[in-house]
Amino acid sequence: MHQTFDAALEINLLHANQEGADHNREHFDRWGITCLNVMSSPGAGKTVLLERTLAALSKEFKIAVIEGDMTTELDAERLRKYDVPVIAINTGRSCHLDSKMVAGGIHQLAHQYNPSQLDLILVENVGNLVCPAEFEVGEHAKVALLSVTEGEDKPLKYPVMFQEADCLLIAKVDLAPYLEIDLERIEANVRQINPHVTIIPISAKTGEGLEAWLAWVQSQVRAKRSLALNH
Ligand SMILES: Nc1nc2c(ncn2[C@@H]2O[C@H](COP(=O)(O)OP(=O)(O)OP(=O)(O)O)[C@@H](O)[C@H]2O)c(=O)[nH]1
Ligand SMILES: [Mg+2]
Repeated sequence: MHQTFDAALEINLLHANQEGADHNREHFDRWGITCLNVMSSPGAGKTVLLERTLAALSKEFKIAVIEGDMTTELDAERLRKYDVPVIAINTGRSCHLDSKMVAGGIHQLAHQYNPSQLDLILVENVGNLVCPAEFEVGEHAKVALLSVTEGEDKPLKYPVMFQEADCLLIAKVDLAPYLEIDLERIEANVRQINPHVTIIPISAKTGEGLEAWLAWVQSQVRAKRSLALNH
Protein backbone atom coordinates (compact mmCIF):
# COMPACT_ATOMS: atom_id res chain seq x y z
CA MET A 1 0.00 0.00 0.00
CA HIS A 2 2.78 2.35 1.05
CA GLN A 3 4.74 1.41 -2.04
CA THR A 4 1.86 2.31 -4.38
CA PHE A 5 1.45 5.66 -2.63
CA ASP A 6 5.21 6.35 -2.83
CA ALA A 7 5.32 5.39 -6.52
CA ALA A 8 2.37 7.68 -7.31
CA LEU A 9 4.00 10.52 -5.40
CA GLU A 10 7.25 10.03 -7.30
CA ILE A 11 5.45 10.02 -10.66
CA ASN A 12 3.67 13.28 -9.75
CA LEU A 13 6.92 14.83 -8.61
CA LEU A 14 8.74 13.89 -11.82
CA HIS A 15 5.78 15.03 -13.92
CA ALA A 16 5.70 18.46 -12.24
CA ASN A 17 9.47 18.71 -12.64
CA GLN A 18 9.23 17.85 -16.34
CA GLU A 19 6.62 20.58 -16.93
CA GLY A 20 8.94 23.08 -15.25
CA ALA A 21 11.86 21.86 -17.34
CA ASP A 22 9.89 22.27 -20.57
CA HIS A 23 8.98 25.80 -19.48
CA ASN A 24 12.64 26.66 -18.78
CA ARG A 25 13.62 25.24 -22.18
CA GLU A 26 11.00 27.44 -23.89
CA HIS A 27 12.68 30.47 -22.28
CA PHE A 28 16.11 29.31 -23.44
CA ASP A 29 14.81 28.70 -26.96
CA ARG A 30 13.18 32.12 -27.11
CA TRP A 31 16.46 33.73 -26.08
CA GLY A 32 18.54 31.54 -28.44
CA ILE A 33 20.49 30.06 -25.52
CA THR A 34 21.99 26.56 -25.41
CA CYS A 35 21.81 25.01 -21.95
CA LEU A 36 24.09 22.12 -20.90
CA ASN A 37 23.53 20.21 -17.65
CA VAL A 38 26.89 18.98 -16.29
CA MET A 39 26.63 16.07 -13.85
CA SER A 40 28.84 13.57 -12.03
CA SER A 41 29.70 12.04 -8.66
CA PRO A 42 31.20 14.47 -6.15
CA GLY A 43 34.71 15.48 -7.13
CA ALA A 44 34.84 13.96 -10.63
CA GLY A 45 36.02 17.29 -12.02
CA LYS A 46 32.96 19.35 -13.06
CA THR A 47 34.16 22.71 -11.76
CA VAL A 48 37.68 22.32 -13.16
CA LEU A 49 36.13 21.41 -16.52
CA LEU A 50 33.94 24.54 -16.38
CA GLU A 51 36.99 26.64 -15.47
CA ARG A 52 38.82 25.34 -18.56
CA THR A 53 35.71 25.85 -20.70
CA LEU A 54 35.20 29.46 -19.56
CA ALA A 55 38.90 30.22 -20.09
CA ALA A 56 38.71 28.87 -23.66
CA LEU A 57 35.27 29.97 -24.87
CA SER A 58 34.14 33.08 -22.99
CA LYS A 59 35.53 35.36 -25.72
CA GLU A 60 33.72 33.52 -28.49
CA PHE A 61 30.41 33.04 -26.64
CA LYS A 62 28.53 34.96 -23.95
CA ILE A 63 28.34 32.38 -21.18
CA ALA A 64 26.59 32.25 -17.80
CA VAL A 65 26.78 29.55 -15.14
CA ILE A 66 24.12 28.21 -12.81
CA GLU A 67 26.03 26.55 -10.00
CA GLY A 68 24.23 24.00 -7.84
CA ASP A 69 25.68 22.91 -4.50
CA MET A 70 24.03 21.64 -1.33
CA THR A 71 25.79 24.32 0.71
CA THR A 72 28.47 27.01 0.12
CA GLU A 73 29.38 29.18 -2.86
CA LEU A 74 32.88 27.70 -3.13
CA ASP A 75 32.48 26.52 -6.73
CA ALA A 76 30.59 29.68 -7.73
CA GLU A 77 33.45 31.80 -6.39
CA ARG A 78 35.98 29.78 -8.41
CA LEU A 79 34.00 30.43 -11.58
CA ARG A 80 33.35 34.15 -10.93
CA LYS A 81 37.07 34.69 -11.52
CA TYR A 82 36.35 34.18 -15.23
CA ASP A 83 34.26 37.32 -15.33
CA VAL A 84 31.01 35.65 -16.35
CA PRO A 85 27.64 35.81 -14.56
CA VAL A 86 27.45 32.97 -12.02
CA ILE A 87 24.21 32.29 -10.14
CA ALA A 88 24.70 30.09 -7.06
CA ILE A 89 21.85 27.86 -5.93
CA ASN A 90 22.07 26.03 -2.60
CA THR A 91 19.84 22.98 -2.65
CA GLY A 92 20.00 22.34 1.13
CA ARG A 93 19.20 18.68 1.76
CA SER A 94 18.32 17.97 -1.86
CA CYS A 95 20.89 15.93 -3.82
CA HIS A 96 20.07 17.49 -7.19
CA LEU A 97 18.88 20.65 -8.89
CA ASP A 98 15.28 20.61 -10.06
CA SER A 99 13.54 22.69 -12.71
CA LYS A 100 11.97 25.03 -10.15
CA MET A 101 15.34 25.89 -8.60
CA VAL A 102 16.78 26.54 -12.06
CA ALA A 103 13.76 28.71 -12.94
CA GLY A 104 14.67 30.79 -9.86
CA GLY A 105 18.24 30.99 -11.16
CA ILE A 106 17.04 32.11 -14.59
CA HIS A 107 14.96 34.91 -13.01
CA GLN A 108 17.92 36.10 -10.96
CA LEU A 109 20.04 36.09 -14.10
CA ALA A 110 17.41 37.93 -16.13
CA HIS A 111 17.28 40.63 -13.41
CA GLN A 112 20.94 41.43 -13.88
CA TYR A 113 21.59 40.70 -17.57
CA ASN A 114 19.75 40.71 -20.86
CA PRO A 115 19.36 36.95 -21.39
CA SER A 116 18.87 37.26 -25.15
CA GLN A 117 22.52 38.35 -25.33
CA LEU A 118 23.67 35.03 -23.86
CA ASP A 119 24.71 32.08 -26.04
CA LEU A 120 25.33 29.39 -23.46
CA ILE A 121 24.25 28.51 -19.93
CA LEU A 122 26.34 25.88 -18.18
CA VAL A 123 24.57 24.25 -15.24
CA GLU A 124 26.82 22.49 -12.75
CA ASN A 125 24.61 20.06 -10.90
CA VAL A 126 25.09 18.82 -7.34
CA GLY A 127 27.73 16.06 -7.14
CA ASN A 128 25.71 12.84 -7.29
CA LEU A 129 25.72 9.99 -9.80
CA VAL A 130 22.03 9.12 -9.45
CA CYS A 131 19.46 11.85 -8.69
CA PRO A 132 20.48 14.67 -11.08
CA ALA A 133 19.91 12.39 -14.08
CA GLU A 134 16.26 11.91 -13.06
CA PHE A 135 15.42 15.63 -12.88
CA GLU A 136 15.63 17.62 -16.11
CA VAL A 137 16.14 21.32 -15.61
CA GLY A 138 15.42 22.48 -19.18
CA GLU A 139 18.78 21.61 -20.68
CA HIS A 140 19.31 20.85 -24.36
CA ALA A 141 21.95 18.23 -23.61
CA LYS A 142 23.28 16.35 -20.64
CA VAL A 143 27.01 16.01 -20.00
CA ALA A 144 28.18 13.33 -17.57
CA LEU A 145 31.70 12.96 -16.18
CA LEU A 146 33.06 9.67 -14.91
CA SER A 147 36.46 9.93 -13.31
CA VAL A 148 38.89 7.04 -13.85
CA THR A 149 39.19 6.82 -10.05
CA GLU A 150 35.56 5.65 -9.80
CA GLY A 151 36.04 2.23 -11.46
CA GLU A 152 34.95 0.54 -14.69
CA ASP A 153 31.71 -0.87 -13.29
CA LYS A 154 29.91 2.41 -12.55
CA PRO A 155 27.99 2.67 -15.86
CA LEU A 156 26.51 -0.76 -15.13
CA LYS A 157 25.75 -0.07 -11.45
CA TYR A 158 24.32 3.45 -11.91
CA PRO A 159 22.86 3.20 -15.43
CA VAL A 160 20.41 6.15 -15.49
CA MET A 161 23.10 8.81 -15.67
CA PHE A 162 24.79 6.97 -18.55
CA GLN A 163 21.55 6.26 -20.40
CA GLU A 164 20.62 9.94 -20.26
CA ALA A 165 24.00 11.44 -21.18
CA ASP A 166 24.51 13.01 -24.62
CA CYS A 167 28.21 13.44 -23.94
CA LEU A 168 30.24 11.31 -21.53
CA LEU A 169 33.62 12.56 -20.42
CA ILE A 170 36.02 9.99 -18.95
CA ALA A 171 37.79 12.39 -16.61
CA LYS A 172 41.25 12.52 -15.01
CA VAL A 173 42.80 10.16 -17.57
CA ASP A 174 46.22 11.48 -16.48
CA LEU A 175 45.73 9.33 -13.35
CA ALA A 176 45.07 6.10 -15.27
CA PRO A 177 48.72 4.90 -15.21
CA TYR A 178 48.64 4.96 -11.40
CA LEU A 179 45.45 2.91 -11.09
CA GLU A 180 44.36 -0.56 -12.01
CA ILE A 181 41.82 0.67 -14.49
CA ASP A 182 40.98 -0.41 -18.02
CA LEU A 183 39.83 2.58 -20.08
CA GLU A 184 38.54 0.35 -22.87
CA ARG A 185 36.37 -1.50 -20.35
CA ILE A 186 34.88 1.80 -19.14
CA GLU A 187 34.01 2.70 -22.75
CA ALA A 188 32.55 -0.75 -23.43
CA ASN A 189 30.39 -0.54 -20.29
CA VAL A 190 29.15 2.92 -21.26
CA ARG A 191 28.35 1.71 -24.81
CA GLN A 192 26.44 -1.24 -23.39
CA ILE A 193 24.11 1.25 -21.64
CA ASN A 194 24.09 3.95 -24.32
CA PRO A 195 25.51 2.85 -27.71
CA HIS A 196 25.43 6.27 -29.40
CA VAL A 197 26.71 8.61 -26.69
CA THR A 198 29.70 10.81 -27.55
CA ILE A 199 32.61 9.63 -25.38
CA ILE A 200 35.63 11.88 -24.79
CA PRO A 201 38.51 10.90 -22.48
CA ILE A 202 39.83 14.10 -20.89
CA SER A 203 42.36 15.43 -18.45
CA ALA A 204 41.95 18.94 -17.15
CA LYS A 205 45.51 18.60 -15.86
CA THR A 206 47.36 17.70 -19.10
CA GLY A 207 44.77 19.15 -21.49
CA GLU A 208 44.19 15.80 -23.21
CA GLY A 209 40.77 15.70 -24.86
CA LEU A 210 39.94 19.34 -24.07
CA GLU A 211 39.99 20.32 -27.73
CA ALA A 212 37.45 17.60 -28.57
CA TRP A 213 35.28 18.69 -25.63
CA LEU A 214 35.40 22.36 -26.65
CA ALA A 215 34.56 21.41 -30.26
CA TRP A 216 31.55 19.46 -28.98
CA VAL A 217 30.35 22.51 -26.98
CA GLN A 218 30.90 24.79 -29.98
CA SER A 219 28.89 22.45 -32.20
CA GLN A 220 25.98 22.51 -29.70
CA VAL A 221 25.92 26.31 -29.56
CA ARG A 222 26.29 26.75 -33.33
CA ALA A 223 23.53 24.24 -34.07
CA LYS A 224 21.19 26.18 -31.77
CA ARG A 225 22.15 29.48 -33.37
CA SER A 226 21.46 28.27 -36.90
CA LEU A 227 18.13 26.83 -35.74
CA ALA A 228 17.24 30.23 -34.22
CA LEU A 229 18.24 32.03 -37.45
CA ASN A 230 15.99 29.77 -39.53
CA HIS A 231 12.93 30.62 -37.44
N1 LIG B 1 44.74 14.68 -11.72
C1 LIG B 1 43.61 15.33 -12.04
N2 LIG B 1 42.89 15.93 -11.08
C2 LIG B 1 41.76 16.57 -11.44
C3 LIG B 1 41.32 16.64 -12.78
N3 LIG B 1 40.15 17.33 -12.82
C4 LIG B 1 39.89 17.67 -11.55
N4 LIG B 1 40.84 17.23 -10.72
C5 LIG B 1 40.92 17.41 -9.26
O1 LIG B 1 39.80 16.75 -8.67
C6 LIG B 1 39.34 17.47 -7.55
C7 LIG B 1 37.86 17.77 -7.68
O2 LIG B 1 37.67 18.62 -8.79
P1 LIG B 1 36.37 19.53 -8.92
O3 LIG B 1 36.40 20.17 -10.26
O4 LIG B 1 36.21 20.41 -7.74
O5 LIG B 1 35.23 18.42 -8.88
P2 LIG B 1 33.64 18.63 -8.91
O6 LIG B 1 33.07 17.52 -9.72
O7 LIG B 1 33.31 20.00 -9.33
O8 LIG B 1 33.29 18.43 -7.36
P3 LIG B 1 31.85 18.73 -6.65
O9 LIG B 1 31.33 20.01 -7.20
O10 LIG B 1 32.19 18.80 -5.20
O11 LIG B 1 30.98 17.56 -6.97
C8 LIG B 1 40.19 18.73 -7.46
O12 LIG B 1 41.21 18.53 -6.52
C9 LIG B 1 40.75 18.86 -8.86
O13 LIG B 1 41.99 19.53 -8.92
C10 LIG B 1 42.12 16.01 -13.78
O14 LIG B 1 41.83 16.01 -14.98
N5 LIG B 1 43.26 15.36 -13.35
MG1 LIG C 1 32.14 21.40 -8.39
